Amino acid sequence: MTTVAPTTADGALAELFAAQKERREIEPLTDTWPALDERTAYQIQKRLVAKQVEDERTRVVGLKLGLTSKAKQVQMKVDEPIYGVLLGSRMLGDGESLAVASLIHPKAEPEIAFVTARELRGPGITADQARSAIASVLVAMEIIDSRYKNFRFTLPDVVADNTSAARYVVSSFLVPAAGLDLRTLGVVFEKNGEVATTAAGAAILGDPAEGLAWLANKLAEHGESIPSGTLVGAGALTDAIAIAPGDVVRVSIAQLGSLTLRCL
Ligand code: OOG
Ligand code: MG
Repeated sequence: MTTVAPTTADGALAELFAAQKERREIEPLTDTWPALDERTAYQIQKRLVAKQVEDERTRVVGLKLGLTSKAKQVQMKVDEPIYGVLLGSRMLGDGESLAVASLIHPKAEPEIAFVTARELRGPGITADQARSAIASVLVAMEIIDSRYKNFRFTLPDVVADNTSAARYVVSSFLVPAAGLDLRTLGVVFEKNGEVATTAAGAAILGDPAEGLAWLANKLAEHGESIPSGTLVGAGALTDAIAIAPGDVVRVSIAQLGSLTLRCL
C-alpha cells in the first residue's frame, strides 16, 4: 500500500490517529508540509485529542508541558517548550505495569506534576502568580511514544502529535505546595536499580513555577486558560530513557516520595 504524505490538517489528523492505533511510525509532517506552522499544529492537536477522547470513551484529565528542561531540548533538538493534553484512559498509578508492546518505541521521563488551586489565565502571568496558584505537588513519570520514526521531529510536528503523549504515571500522594521550594527538590531516576539520571526542580526553566506561568501565557494565545483543579505535568527533568519488557523504572523526588513502573 502506498500512503500519500499529508499536506493538510485533515490528512495530518487522520495519519497521526491511525499511526497511534496501528502502532506504526511515520515521517515528520514537515518533511512534506514545510509550511505547517505552530498555530495550525495546535489546532491539529486539539482535533486529535477530541478524536482520541471519543475513541477511548474518556475525558481530558490534565495538561502537560514538554521540552521545559535543557536536557530535553538538547536531546530532541527543539529549543522551546510545548504543551499537550493528558487523557484519563492513559493514566497509571504507582506500581502499575505497562505492556511495552502496546506502544511503538516508548521512553520514560521523570516529572514533577501540580494540581492548581485556581484558574490561571494569561497573558502576563508571572512565576510568582503561578507558584501561588499551585495547591499540591506530586511525583510523576511520563511515558512518551512519538509517532515519528526515531523521535525525529520539529516543533510543529511534535505539537500536532500531542507532544508524544502516551501514558502518564502519577503518585497517589499529594504534597501541599506551601513551603516547598520546587527549585531545590532533588530528583533520582532509576532503571533496574541503577541510577540513570539525576536533576533538581530548577531543571524546569529555572523553576517549575516558570513552566506553569509559560503554560498559562501560551494557552492565552489560543484564548484558553488553566482551569482550577487541573493536573499539570511540568515536563521531563532529565533526558528520557528507553524502556523494554522486564524493566522497572522508578522516580524519587525529595519531600514528594517515589513511584515505580513495571514494564511487561
Ligand atoms: C516530546 C515530548 C517531551 C517532556 O516532558 O519534555 C516531553 C518528545 O520528547 O518526544 O514530554
Ligand atoms: Mg514529558
